[in-house]
Order: sequence, then structure tokens, then C-alpha cells
Amino acid sequence: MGKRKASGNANNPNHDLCDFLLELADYERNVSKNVYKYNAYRKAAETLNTLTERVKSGEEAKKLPGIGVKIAKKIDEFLQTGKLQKLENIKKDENNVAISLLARVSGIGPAKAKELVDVGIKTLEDLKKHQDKLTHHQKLGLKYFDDFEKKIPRAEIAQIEKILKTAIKKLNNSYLVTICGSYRRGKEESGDIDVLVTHPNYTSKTKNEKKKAVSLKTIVECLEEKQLITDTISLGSTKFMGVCRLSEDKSKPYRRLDIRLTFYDHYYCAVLYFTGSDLFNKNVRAHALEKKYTLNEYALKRLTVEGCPGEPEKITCEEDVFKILDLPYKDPKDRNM
Ligand code: DTP
Repeated sequence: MGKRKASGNANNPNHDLCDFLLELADYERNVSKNVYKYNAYRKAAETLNTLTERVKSGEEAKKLPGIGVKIAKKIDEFLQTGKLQKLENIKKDENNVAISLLARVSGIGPAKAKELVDVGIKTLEDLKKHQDKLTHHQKLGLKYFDDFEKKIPRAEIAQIEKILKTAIKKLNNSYLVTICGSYRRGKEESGDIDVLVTHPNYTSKTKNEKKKAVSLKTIVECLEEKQLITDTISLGSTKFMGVCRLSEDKSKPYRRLDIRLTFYDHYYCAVLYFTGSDLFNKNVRAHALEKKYTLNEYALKRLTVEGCPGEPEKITCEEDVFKILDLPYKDPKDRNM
């Protein structure tokens, strides 16, 4: 999962407003641990990110989804003064700044960041001197800190996609491979690369012996051989977390890469989930509940009268989920909210 949620659109006429909202969101997640406010600021930033015109006042912004009285007031303050006192105050506290910085390291969450700051580890330099306090993941996060902060241009993911698909299909032509996340939503830049893989013979009903023919480890080894995967953060039977780089160009940054192997009968729910955006997912899930269904990354299930999930619906494409939930199909590029 991507760490930093930048506005992601350099041509966005409300770029500075999105940035301050995302800084507030980061603060709420990392320091206050208020997920509700974190989501609210992110939603407001996403709304502003979709506009083609500059917002002229808080009053005008208030008419948009996800922007209430309090955020509108902050927008007015920023438009009038070029800054936000609340953020200035937050930045005055060096522990807040340190927690926010350390939480940007891949593998370090808000709790670990606070724990480190509490024992006086406040900078990346401090972290480098205390690597004994870090897990394997966090050490890699530190090693590649600068690279992981860089957004991945769409064209580079397209190159990686080609290498991945060619290599995996060479192992077995029936593998299905989809790069999800913001790339699938058509964004020009992404924070990381989220890959889903399945095989028609690999279903939740497949017998264990047959399942062995489909192996994430084999896929990872093959991509290591191709010199695409450079580091492994973790490798289980269904999830790989690691690092990749285009090998032909050593000036290219190292990138965070996740590969998930899912059952064929779960694949399209997984594709829907990992395409996001997370706010879009939350809206679909809420709608599903209204329709007496429960939806997650594995399945869509009707709720019984007692409110328990029943048998999974047969899902053979993303459209099936929309149809069953009585929602008009949304192209991935329209799921940015
Ligand atoms: P980025 O460009 O920053 O990587 P992203 O690909 O949308 O943006 P992630 O890589 O963090 O975001 O996650 C991939 C998708 O997984 C995301 O779009 C939706 C889903 N997802 C992740 N976390 C959640 C969550 N908490 N709730 C719902 N969906 C989620």
C-alpha cells in the first residue's frame, strides 16, 4: 500500500489546497490516530483534485461532496493568508514533525514512529544508527527511502507490466495478471505497483495437490531471474511484498511492488478491491450493506435475515458485482473518488 497520498495531479489548479488537506490527513493518521478525520481530509482533497477550475472561496467549496463547514473555513483561511494556523502550530512541535517523517518510511506505522521518537530517534540519520530497532521491512524502507517517495510514472509501470506479463505467461500461458491500484484507474503517476495474479485451475475448491502447480514462489524466482525483483520484504504462499527496478536502466529508482496470488473465483472481487480508490471501495461497501450484501476482497455475499453472510455469488467479471448491487458500471478511471 502506498504511503504518501500526494494530490497526484501537477496540473491541478487546487494543488496547494489539496496539499494542505493531505498534510492535515497525515497528521490525523500518524499523530492524533483519528481515522475519521484522516478520511474526511482525504475525501475533501480528492474532491478538489477532480476540479478543473480554481476554488474561489470556502462557500463555493462547501457545495462540493465531502467539504463541510470546518474544511470550508480552512480553505478560506488558506486562500486569504496563504497558510493555515493549525498546520503551522502542528509543525512547531518537533515530535509531531519527527513522527510524520518516520511514518513515511515503508514498514513504519504511526505507533512504531511514536515509539522511536519517544526514545529520541527523530531523524533518518538517527534511524540509520539504530537499525537494530528495525525489522527487515523497515530497514529496506530506510535504504530506499528517497526512491520510495518518488511517484512512478505511468509509462514506467507499463514497461514493468510488459516484463511481468511476458515472464509469468511464459511459466504458464493461462495465468491472468492485472496491475491494479491507481495505475488501473488511469493515473499518470502511482505510489507503488499492486499486481494480482490468478490461474483458472487455482480456485477455492481446488485440491491441495493441484494447487501446488500454481506457485507464487516460482513467479517471484522467475522475476528475480529477469532482474526485475531486487529485494523481498516478505513472501508467503499468496502475498509477495518487495522491491523492483527496470534492470536496463540503472538510473531508474527502486519501486515498491506487491504481488498477490488469489483464487480464480475470488479474482474479480480482488481486482475491484485493489483497483480502489479506497474511498470508492468504502462507498461501494456501504451501498452493498444497504442492499443487504457484504463485499470484500474475496467475495460478494448476500446477508441472511439474521444478518450473516450467505454463500458467495458467482462473480466472473467486475461488472457482475455492479449488476448484483444494482449500480451502474463505473470504468476504473471514474473510480478516483
Ligand atoms: P497509490 O498511487 O498511492 O499507490 P493506490 O494504488 O490507490 O494509490 P494503494 O496502493 O495504497 O493505493 O492501495 C491499492 C488499492 O487497495 C486502493 O486503491 C484500494 C485498496 N485499499 C487499500 N487500502 C484500503 C482500505 N483501507 N480500504 C479500502 N480499500 C483499500
